Amino acid sequence: MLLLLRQRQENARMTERTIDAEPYRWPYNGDLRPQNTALVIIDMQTDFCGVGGYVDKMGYDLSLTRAPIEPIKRVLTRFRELGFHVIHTREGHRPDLSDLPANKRWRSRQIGAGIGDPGPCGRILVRGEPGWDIIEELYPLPGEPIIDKPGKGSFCATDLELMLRVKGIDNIVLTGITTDVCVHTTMREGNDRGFECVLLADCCGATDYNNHLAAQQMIKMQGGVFGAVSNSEALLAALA
Ligand code: C5J
Repeated sequence: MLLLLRQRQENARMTERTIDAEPYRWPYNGDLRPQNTALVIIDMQTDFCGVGGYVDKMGYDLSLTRAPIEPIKRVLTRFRELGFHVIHTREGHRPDLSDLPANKRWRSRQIGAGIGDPGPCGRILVRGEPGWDIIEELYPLPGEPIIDKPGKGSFCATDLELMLRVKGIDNIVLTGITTDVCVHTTMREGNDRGFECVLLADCCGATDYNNHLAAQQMIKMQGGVFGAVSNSEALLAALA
């Protein structure tokens, strides 16, 4: 009997796959597989990390939002090789701006980067404009879903949740920009819906480095209040 129990424990241990993360090894149940795990790459658009885009127009340091490009590329390449789900998002509004709340537009105009207004990369954060699209380095392959969202969270006014449920996804690996805004909002939304989330710190960036760090700290409170924090190296090591 004891032998059988030991054998079962050993089998469970051998089939378990987790990655080194804080404040716990992720995912919580050790069930990390290509079939139930999605890499979500958030808003890697010219408007957020390219010259002449929204973030550049606001005067923020582009090196902070460009830092995750290479680490994301490494994770993306491996996830594609192993057949994991990959989903991309883009923040943006309809050309007639019918899905742009007046207060969002007003606030953006206060700092000289009015959403919907013309800029060096076309109308800022407007669907179909050059600045709104995903950067070439991380451009989706045919068949990889792109979620077009009008807000910060990827679940708000989109079909992301339906898509994840249909695909049988339990685990979400979060990457992209910005750590404290769209990535964090998406993580909170996903966590509230019962998805097991991890944020890869080096695959994210914010317009302020301290906000990037604070966003990670928030996740780690209360035993992992929104999930866990890890990095590309730990994930790739676990998948080696
Ligand atoms: C922002 C985003 N910061 N993708 N959007 O407005 O985080």
